[in-house]
Amino acid sequence: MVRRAILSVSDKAGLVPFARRLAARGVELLSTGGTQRALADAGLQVKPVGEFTQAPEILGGRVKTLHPRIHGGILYRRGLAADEADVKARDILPIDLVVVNLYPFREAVAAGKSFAECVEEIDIGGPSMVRAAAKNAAHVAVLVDPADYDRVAGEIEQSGVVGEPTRFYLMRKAFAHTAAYDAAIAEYLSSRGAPTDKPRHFPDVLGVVYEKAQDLRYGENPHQAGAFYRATREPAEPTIAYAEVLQGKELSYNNLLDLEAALACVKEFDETACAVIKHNTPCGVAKGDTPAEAFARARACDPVSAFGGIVALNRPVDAEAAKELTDLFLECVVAPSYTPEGRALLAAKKNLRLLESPRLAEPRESWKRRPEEARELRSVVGGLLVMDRDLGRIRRDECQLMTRRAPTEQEWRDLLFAWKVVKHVKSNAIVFAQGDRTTAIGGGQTSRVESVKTAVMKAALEVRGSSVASDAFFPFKDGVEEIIRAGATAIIQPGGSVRDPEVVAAADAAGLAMVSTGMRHFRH
Ligand code: 93A
Repeated sequence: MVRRAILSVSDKAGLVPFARRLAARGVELLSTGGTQRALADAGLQVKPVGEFTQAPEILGGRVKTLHPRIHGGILYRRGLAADEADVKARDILPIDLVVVNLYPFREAVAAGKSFAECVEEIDIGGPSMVRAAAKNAAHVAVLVDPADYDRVAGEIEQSGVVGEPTRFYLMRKAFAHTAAYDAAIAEYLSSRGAPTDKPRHFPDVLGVVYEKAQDLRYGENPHQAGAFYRATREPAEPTIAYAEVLQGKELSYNNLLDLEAALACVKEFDETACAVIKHNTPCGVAKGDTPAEAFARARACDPVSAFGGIVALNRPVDAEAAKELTDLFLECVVAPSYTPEGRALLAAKKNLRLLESPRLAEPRESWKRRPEEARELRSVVGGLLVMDRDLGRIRRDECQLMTRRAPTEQEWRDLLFAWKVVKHVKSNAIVFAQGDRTTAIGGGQTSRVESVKTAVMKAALEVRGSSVASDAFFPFKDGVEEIIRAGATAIIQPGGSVRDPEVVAAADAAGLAMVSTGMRHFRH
């Protein structure tokens, strides 16, 4: 006779009609929290497990059915004198039917829940009851699958018992069920490290899947841990993330940032060009007939800062260029490729990090960016900032003349060159240029006039006759006055200040040519 059933199910499908059929046959129903509520709500008489065991659920539900009155009631061998004596002595009542399905562990994993949350979904009491009942299948029936409810209810309605063939069928099913459940847990655990391991994958950040390329020695400073994660899909443009490291010391966090800045700057040019970067901002950019010449001209803009710099070239590094490069202490060099002689010369500088990004040699038009590669991510505590990358470019015919005098042809060349570079300098950014090279760079200052002064103060080359780019408009005429004092002759800037008339008047008074782009290039 099935006298008493315990029902404890996560999947409550088919529960109520099944329990109703049991209750109609006089089967006493015991149940755990949620299951009990579902049955009581349906108007069924059901006893909470805690009342039955005289022990409340504890540990936030971790211990609800793990009790001798439950496990004794399931496991005792009916008719065996010793067992019967035990249950009698301890007032343990028989439980003849166990209806359990387990915490949805697999679903928790599939939903991408945290390690701790997944662990909480490991069912302990449920499998214990299932295995106890299955072990005692000679006397007890165990249901783990709502698909079997009807068969079991039918048998109980017919005879008051669950027949032996069904009990053994259910026993096999029960152990298969708990085995599969434990296998899913083991599989999950083997697919990941210890919970304290840093995550290997950021599964998806705004549609891009990243994986750890390497742990870095440290972050920006030695007390900051750092790691480099790379998109699992290589972008279609030259990228530091996928550049090949040919030699040198391990790349650092700051190297990667500077290399990115160097590459971004040199990517502006179709002609042979070189960018020298320090602290994530250019300290010299130049075109040249050869890569050697481009580097030498870029370096000369600020030779003091170039020491320990990061260099990007957009042409293969030959012996001549390698000689120039080895003449100075540099941290990193990135180029599309190296000739064997160039490589051999650079190999002498063991610590120099040499990177190769073959895509740099491909024409710009072939860098077909996917939408996710045209944006930039930065973080704030507890959040992500997302914006389009600054890929803005301006043609000469898109500029507006602001002053009485228009730039000469030479000034136009210098202005457009300076405008390409100013985008890469930290704002407030000021770039002096003449003859396809920067002649002075000022940036990262808290006021524009200071950036002009810094540029002029640091200038190693002649700035008289240069043309100047400003990343944003001049809020006052003081910046322009400093530019005039330095002897520059033309300015390119976004325009749009309320004081533009004063700024233009100052330029006109000195005979400067000034054009506006209508586009700003802040870089914070
Ligand atoms: O946390 S448990 O491992 N500890 C237990 O003692 C226990 N007893 C039953 N999980 C336990 N259960 C599980 O609770 C069952 O396997 C079932 O999946 C679930 C039903 O809980 P509720 O009735 O509160 O919805």
